[in-house]
Amino acid sequence: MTQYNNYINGEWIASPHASKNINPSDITDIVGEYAQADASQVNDAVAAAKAAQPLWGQSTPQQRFDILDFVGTEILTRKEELGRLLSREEGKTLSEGIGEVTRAGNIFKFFAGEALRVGGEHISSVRPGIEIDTMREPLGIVGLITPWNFPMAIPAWKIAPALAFGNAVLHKPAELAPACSWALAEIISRSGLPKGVFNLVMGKGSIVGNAIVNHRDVAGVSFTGSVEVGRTLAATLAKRLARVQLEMGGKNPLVVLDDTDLTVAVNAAVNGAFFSTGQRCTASSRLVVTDGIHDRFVQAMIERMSKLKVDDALAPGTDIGPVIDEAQLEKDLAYIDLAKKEGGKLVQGGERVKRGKNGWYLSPALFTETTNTMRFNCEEAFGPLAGIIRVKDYDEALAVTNDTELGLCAGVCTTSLKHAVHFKRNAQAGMVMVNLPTAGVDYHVPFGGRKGSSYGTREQGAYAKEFYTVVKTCYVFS
Ligand code: UN1
Repeated sequence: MTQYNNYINGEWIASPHASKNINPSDITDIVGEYAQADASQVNDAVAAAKAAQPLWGQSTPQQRFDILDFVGTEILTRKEELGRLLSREEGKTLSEGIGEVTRAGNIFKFFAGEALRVGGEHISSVRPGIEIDTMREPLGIVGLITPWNFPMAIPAWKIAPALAFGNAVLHKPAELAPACSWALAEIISRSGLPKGVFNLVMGKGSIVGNAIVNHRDVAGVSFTGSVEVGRTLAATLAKRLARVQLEMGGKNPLVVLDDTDLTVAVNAAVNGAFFSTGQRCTASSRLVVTDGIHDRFVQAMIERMSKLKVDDALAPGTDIGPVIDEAQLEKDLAYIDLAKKEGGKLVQGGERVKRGKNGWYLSPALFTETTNTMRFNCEEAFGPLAGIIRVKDYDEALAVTNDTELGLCAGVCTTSLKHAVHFKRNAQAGMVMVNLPTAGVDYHVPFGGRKGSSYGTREQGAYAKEFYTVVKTCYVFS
């Protein structure tokens, strides 16, 4: 079986241990064995980053552009092959996998351009003879810790801006899906980036993640993952006053109003709740539906869901791939049981299903008769599960939308301009969607949430520089 190593100081380095990366569509298929770094290898990577960062921080915008553009071009050229790898290790369908790889390629291209657009301001002083300039400098060494559910796009949207703004990187991908990050590192290793600027350290959060977060030379950590881990990480980093950026959970509402176009609403709900097997922090897991359309909406959802094909991520025609692993499948099933105990009515799916291959298959589950206070509607399951919350009118729908500890994305399906605009203004979320699923975002605009969903500055788009740079204000008297 092929062994994949860490990338430290421009070299491929084995670790004392390795872990098997298993295809969730067919658990007899092992994608490869991936090195599991220990704390001393993290220290080596930090030392390499520390030696390399000052020179990289002084590289020209053109050098950074060329390197990021090279990476973006290669990702896009190989999107079918890399998309297949992604779907094989993570379980989203091949079209979703290729779509995600395309997004990653475009992100590198976007940040290649951003490297050319790093500027500052010239501001007149309040005192005579003095000129003031602000400029942006790299933050330094950054730790980038990414989840398994977007194994290519999330590493891309952290690594690309980190490099574009002159930082050195330690990247730790999720233990469950390191193959895409390894492929990305392999491309970066041929991009002309000086050794030590980018380091891949794979392995466990408790070892590698911990060592990164606690290393005094790491100036900032950008993390996407669970709320619990995020909270601990923020506390640790705050103690040594390091910068932190967290993208965590969601319990995203999709409001369906009486006046909606039913086809639009069903498309948005099915995509938002169940595509990518519901394993997105942006998933539409709370479907908030007004009285007048409730029964028709439920009926249309059941009809549409009964036609969804749950199967091997790589098989043609699959709509929903498997759940990532056994533990996640058990968690999903436990939430299904919980919803039943809390009084929800399972109207479609929610069963473990057998396919030709031995994988972690679950049919998407839809519950009716749920309320917003049920644990099922408060906690993120991270699976293909959704609960319908029946409300009497728009005002109640908005109240339910905002009655949550999370606030990543909120959506509304309506043909009313008045409601759409009111919702856009009053939904307490980092992102608002009208007549669209809550999941599925553009690559060139800010991404992030409010309340318990996100912490720190926004990721992506022109806002990404807020995390990856520090501002210097210079006064000159002449
Ligand atoms: C999307 O919905 O297009 O982990 C992106 C997640 C998010 C990314 C969602 N950070 O699911």
